[in-house]
Amino acid sequence: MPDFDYLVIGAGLYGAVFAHEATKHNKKCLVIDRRAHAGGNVWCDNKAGINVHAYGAHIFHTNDKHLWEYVNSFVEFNRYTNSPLANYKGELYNLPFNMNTFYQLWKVKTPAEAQEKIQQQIADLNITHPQNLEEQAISLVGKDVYEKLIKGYTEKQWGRDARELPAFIIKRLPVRFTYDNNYFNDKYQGIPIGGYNKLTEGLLKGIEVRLNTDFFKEREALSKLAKNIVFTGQLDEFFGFRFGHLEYRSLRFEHETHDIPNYQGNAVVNYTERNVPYTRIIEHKHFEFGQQPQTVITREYSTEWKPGDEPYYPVNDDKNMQLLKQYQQLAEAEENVIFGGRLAEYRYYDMHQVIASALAKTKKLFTE
Ligand code: GDU
Repeated sequence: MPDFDYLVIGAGLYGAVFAHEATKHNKKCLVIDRRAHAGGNVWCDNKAGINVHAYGAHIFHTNDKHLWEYVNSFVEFNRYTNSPLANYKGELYNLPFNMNTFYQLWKVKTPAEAQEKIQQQIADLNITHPQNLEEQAISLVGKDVYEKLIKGYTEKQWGRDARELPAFIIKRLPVRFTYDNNYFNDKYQGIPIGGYNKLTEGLLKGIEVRLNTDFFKEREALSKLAKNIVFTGQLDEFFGFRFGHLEYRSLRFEHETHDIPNYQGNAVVNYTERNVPYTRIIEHKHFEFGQQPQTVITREYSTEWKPGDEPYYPVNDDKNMQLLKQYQQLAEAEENVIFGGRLAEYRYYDMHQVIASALAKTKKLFTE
């Protein structure tokens, strides 16, 4: 008889929430991860007393009260509100696109003036059903915002022409005709006090976790340990890439410690022009209102992914979505394997969505 009910592959949010809920329902779980730490991409490194978001900025936000209470039951969250700035050729603009941005661009002061300006810029384009990111962006905010704050940033981030990208990517961002720089529309938002590692520790408390353990290096032996598998890694890797590789965008981070308390006055500054090679600079201490004497900044570069690189953003274009369907058919035929999370579902997931997905799955399995 296998020792465990579930072998959970990957100690990121999906795996950790799954294991936590399963354990609550008296299932025995073994969580493995090939990295030297748990937490997946929410893991924070500590430098100069500052929690450094080692795999890119993570700002928690949700509209779901129960989900907010759920994460706060492991660690209290602070009241950080994400209000990134955009730097375009040395000029600063507020994000997301709102009355502050429109004032900075056009000196318009009322919503009617801003709307009129946008209408003038899109009138002759006749976009009724936006087919791609460029059309979607222009129809929402006009040409000026698109040229200065979207086009360069987007093409750097995705390494593809904005006309080849799906429209939904830009719909993640609010467009507002109020003076409100809050990047999210959600009711609840914040950062765990003391960092994300506290959330991971809370979720995995009392559960056996084996780090530096690569499922694919000991597949047979590990699979025998449990009755069921929860796989949160790359879906195509599970099936030996037999139809080819699903594509991702990867990221490269350059971390720097500075002997000053405050480098840029804000946690996130996006560099929206094409010529600046990085997409943004993160100053981590501001996520937790840190008062340390030093500061740590991270330049984030978006890179083309190749096999072996760290996969970050799924590229949900037509070609990859077709390939995904083929792999999903194989996944459906697998007995005793649950596929979940950003990599196994190949979805541009935010943290709250991954947690919701793991909670829905465990609810279905253990209470219905
Ligand atoms: N975008 C721009 N210009 C910008 C910012 C975004 O054009 O200055 C477009 C891009 O096409 C981008 C899309 O909007 O691909 C989505 O932008 P997001 O900020 O949502 O992209 P990320 O996923 O990289 O953002 C991550 C988290 C966000 C938030 C953000 C930090 O997913 O929730 O934490 O980092 O501000």
